[in-house]
Amino acid sequence: MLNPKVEKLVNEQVNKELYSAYLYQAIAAYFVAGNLPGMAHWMNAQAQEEVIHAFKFYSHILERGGRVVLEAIEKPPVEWESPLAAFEASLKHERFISDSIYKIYDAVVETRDHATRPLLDWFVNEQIEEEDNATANVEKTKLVQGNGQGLLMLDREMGARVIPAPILLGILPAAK
Ligand code: OFO
Repeated sequence: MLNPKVEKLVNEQVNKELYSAYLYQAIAAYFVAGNLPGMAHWMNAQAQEEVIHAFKFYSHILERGGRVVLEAIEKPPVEWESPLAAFEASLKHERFISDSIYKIYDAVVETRDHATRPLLDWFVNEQIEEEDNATANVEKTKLVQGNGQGLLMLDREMGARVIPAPILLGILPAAK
């Protein structure tokens, strides 16, 4: 049985992960409008990963006999000052997500909900990669600030990101 305090936090995390997807989809649309299709592609791939993250938490609630409560997803921004500002927003958001996962971890330890630990361990590791990727995007974009050709090359590089396979069906619990 999922501890009620943990259940509430995990439900909130489902919403935060779906907001991550929304935010990255919004940034992708901003890049499309700015003729940066590679960066848009990178963000689209990231948005899909975020939906998978949301479903991992969602499935955990169901598998542990909890109740999924879906709340409204906040509206993300439409515009950013520059590609750098958009990547900085994504890094800031990833740090917020890491902190949120640490808070769930604290609650799991406090309530001795050991069955939730493996899922959170996965997310703690995942956030190392998420922050690393977001930091790399910021740093690379800083390097090409004011250099149109450099920006186009970076755009091409980011367009090569492989989109994750559609594995949602493997994550969702089978109907009983
Ligand atoms: Fe779900 O890792 Fe990014 O937000």
